[in-house]
Amino acid sequence: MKIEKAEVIVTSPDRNFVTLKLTTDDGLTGLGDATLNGRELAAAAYLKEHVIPLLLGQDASRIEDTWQFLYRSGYWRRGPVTMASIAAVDMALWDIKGKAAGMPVYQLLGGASRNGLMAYGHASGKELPELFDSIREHQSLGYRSIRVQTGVPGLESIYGIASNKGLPGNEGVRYDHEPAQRGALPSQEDWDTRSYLRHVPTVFEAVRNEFGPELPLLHDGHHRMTPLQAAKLGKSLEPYDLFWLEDCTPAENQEALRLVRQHTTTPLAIGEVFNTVWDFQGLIKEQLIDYVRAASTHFGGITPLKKVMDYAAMYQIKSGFHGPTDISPVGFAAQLHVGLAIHNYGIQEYMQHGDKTNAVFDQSMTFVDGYLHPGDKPGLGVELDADEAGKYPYETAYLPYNRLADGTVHDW
Ligand code: GCO
Ligand code: MG
Repeated sequence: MKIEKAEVIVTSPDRNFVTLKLTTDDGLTGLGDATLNGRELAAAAYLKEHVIPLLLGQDASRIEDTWQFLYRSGYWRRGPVTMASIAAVDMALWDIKGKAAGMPVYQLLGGASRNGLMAYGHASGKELPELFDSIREHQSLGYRSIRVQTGVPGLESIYGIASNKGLPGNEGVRYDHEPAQRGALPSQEDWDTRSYLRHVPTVFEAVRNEFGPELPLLHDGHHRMTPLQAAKLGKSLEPYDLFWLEDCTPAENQEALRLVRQHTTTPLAIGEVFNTVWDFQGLIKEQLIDYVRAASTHFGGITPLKKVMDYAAMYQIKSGFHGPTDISPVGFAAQLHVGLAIHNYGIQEYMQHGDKTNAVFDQSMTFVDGYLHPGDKPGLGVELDADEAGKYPYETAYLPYNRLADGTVHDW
């Protein structure tokens, strides 16, 4: 079973996606996701110019060997562009192996360890009434776990608040909480950590008073705090029993988590910007985190995601894979198969893709009563409609960024 053809498809239905499609000499096809939000064409070029020439004619059944070859032979290791490209190849090969075996990928990973995958959705609102409406709206969609983001007094626009306006060209569609702006330079948002630290505990107190103690609540700090500020926030949120506090500090400074841990029992989730198993090595060994936030797409694919979770299992650390809409339906399916198979599943982030995206990517995945399932079609269970994809050419899009009141650039 040799790789005969490899294509990179860049399409922009509701946002940009980079998909690799491999075809074998016996006619099987496999899809992989290499979408890198705001930097998509770098991953597409890496695949086209540097990876595809190495794949043609190779044995499609050798997943581990191909991964190691692409990782080690390039000499330059890690980094989001390299690892998203390797991820796409890895997913496509798992997709092909599943189709060749006539089984969904989760069966090849050991079979299902549960009936479904509990998902969390993103509720947000600038003020409490809008936030409460958004929580109720998510509950009515079936979500049983909710991420809570709100406005902060004194700040005009901040990360995590859904826009009711919708994206340019897509007005009226309630869309991402943090849309990459198409055809524009990055928009500027503002930030004030002290105000945020004062405000957030009051929001969680109000949410607990309104919705009771049972509902699992999550919050994303989006890498904005210093270690001491994160420790303070974790401590002040303890009465509200969070499921997790995510990305409380910038991920590069891993030692920061040691300080945070010494001060709070609020569970910590880290790693949506990590690219390799090695980025988690120390954090897992020292038990500085509770949830692995990696995404199959930015982490080298299914193969390393399964490895990091098996390592994490030794320390009772669970999964909480990154699942925003900038992971394509292919990458999302890939991590659903891993989540279903591993023993130490925690939760899955699930922001829903728009109608145009769902028309480009046919998916076997289901979401019923708050639980996701990758479906039972052989392989990953996702197919790409080339005609639909062709309707939506790439559009430049940037994520917003932050400045403090004095003009200093802050973490986004
Ligand atoms: C999340 C993330 C995302 C990122 C986005 C950047 O927790 O879902 O923080 O929303 O901001 O993936 O591309
Ligand atoms: Mg996040």
